[in-house]
Amino acid sequence: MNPLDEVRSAWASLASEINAAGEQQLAELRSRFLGKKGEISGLMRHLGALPADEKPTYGAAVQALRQMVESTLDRFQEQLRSGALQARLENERLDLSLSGDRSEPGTLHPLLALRDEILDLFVGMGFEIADAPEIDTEWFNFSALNMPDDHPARDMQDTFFLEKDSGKDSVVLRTHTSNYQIHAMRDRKPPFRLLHCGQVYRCDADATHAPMFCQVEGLVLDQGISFAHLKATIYTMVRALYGQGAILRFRPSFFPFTEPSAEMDVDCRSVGLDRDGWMEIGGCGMVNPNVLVNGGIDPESFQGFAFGFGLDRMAMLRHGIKDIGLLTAGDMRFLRQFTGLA
Ligand code: FA5
Repeated sequence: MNPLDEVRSAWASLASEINAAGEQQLAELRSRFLGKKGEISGLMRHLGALPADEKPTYGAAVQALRQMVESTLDRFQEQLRSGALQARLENERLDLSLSGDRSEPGTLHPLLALRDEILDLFVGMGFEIADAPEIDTEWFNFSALNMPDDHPARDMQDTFFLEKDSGKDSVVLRTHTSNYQIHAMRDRKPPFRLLHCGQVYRCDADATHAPMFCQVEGLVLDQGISFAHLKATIYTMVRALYGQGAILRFRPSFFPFTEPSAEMDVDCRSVGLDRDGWMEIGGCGMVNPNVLVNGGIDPESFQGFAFGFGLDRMAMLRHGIKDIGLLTAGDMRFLRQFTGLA
């Protein structure tokens, strides 16, 4: 074949194949035509055997072919990429403003469904449900809970201060629902079994920590209350929520407002998760006598226990959720999995 015909036929062959090529075929065409041992290098090798007067025309034709092949392959590659990106954008489109166009059935958020289940359980155990402020003073959030101003425990919970005024009682977004303990003691007379559930705030964020999360606080004051009552109460809740096989451990810990104190961890495999390890769900202990005094209660007459659980963590355990942020991201693709939970 005439060498120039070979150049034309190489171009025709590329033109016939490129239209149907995907990413993989484009890469193959690039290597077949432009690679070191590719067709264009092969065409160049004919140059030496050509008569001197044909060399310039032939060389220029192969060079032009190389440029056309390169620019055509680049153009198709770019089209493929932007097409793929477009398809991905279409596919993953999340337009919350259009939610009314879909027939989304109204349903409970997984956190609310779990909260209601926990409230029901505690009402069944004779607890009364009560409310408490999310914006509170440092005194209720820290000082009355046996944490002096310079106590390092205040650093344990990175606090959002709303009004910080040295020498005065600053206003904070509460860092835990334990502020409720003091409100409860001041508002009521023991004996009582109380439960409070609400939002708390800390400057904290990673896969298991959120800056805003929900805690469930329990407070029981009576005569003759012991750690055994506390354990029995918590076991009853954990097994009702996660099944009789759920393994819970009480790990000795420290809270200024309880003595002795413990943190509670659930064994992930025992509740059906496909991973080893423990997830911490809360803290608890016997109410410190100083706290009773700050609440206006005589520690000689009444004792009791308190506990505080992280509701978001409990929901993560229940549904195998790996990132706490998903619970509040408002992503319908995540939330749709829980439709009909209630
Ligand atoms: C407390 O907040 C204590 N008030 C609990 C308590 C109450 C102890 C009554 C004794 C008596 P802690 O900081 O460990 O403790 O938090 C309790 C639980 O809240 C944790 O076990 C965890 O489940 C959850 N939690 C803590 N920080 C976060 C966070 N940033 N995001 C989500 N959950 C959290």
